[in-house]
Amino acid sequence: MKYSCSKKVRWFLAVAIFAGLVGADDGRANLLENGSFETGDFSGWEVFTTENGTVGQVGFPNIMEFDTNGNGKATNSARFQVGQHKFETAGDTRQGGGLYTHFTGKAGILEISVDVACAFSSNTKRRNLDGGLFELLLDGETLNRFHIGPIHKGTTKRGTLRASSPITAGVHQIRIRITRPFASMAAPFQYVDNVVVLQKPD
Ligand SMILES: [Ca+2]
Ligand SMILES: [Ca+2]
Repeated sequence: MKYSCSKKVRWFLAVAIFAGLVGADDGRANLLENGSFETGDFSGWEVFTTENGTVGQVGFPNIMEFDTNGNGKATNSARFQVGQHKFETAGDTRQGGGLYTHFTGKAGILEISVDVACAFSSNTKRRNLDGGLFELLLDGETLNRFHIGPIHKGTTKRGTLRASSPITAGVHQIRIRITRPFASMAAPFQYVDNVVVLQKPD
């Protein structure tokens, strides 16, 4: 799985954010509105939870400044603290939630990228056994995933979910699902930023 940014991509991303554009370096526009949460809220997005999942305690999810893509600059990012709503050791233990949105595309190929990160701080625990599984879904189909796995306190792990996929003309759904097989209380934070959906040029 490819989840690291090349230097060139990071540089272009930094310039795009600086310019307030957040699209492609070649001028293509992001098909999503508020894909980088720079409105400071969840405008354009819907939050969801899985069957026995939570996206965090009271006040979650929220928008926080965080350097999700690791370029040294913190920007508004969506923050979650996912896990099981009610602790279960049997069945589908991986629970949580995330966010989704719809966009209109034309027939062709989509190029999608999403920056994700996980940070863990704790006064009592040395590490957490699972920072979360991030999944990128297009119309309900998982195109890519990035598993944080165990994370030590005081550390941050980052990744970029990338995918390309053919689409038909019309309305489609992008979803980012984050799950953990444990309770959400005192869990690591998960961050999402720079959800970019581009139409590949003909
Ligand atoms: Ca942002
Ligand atoms: Ca950043």
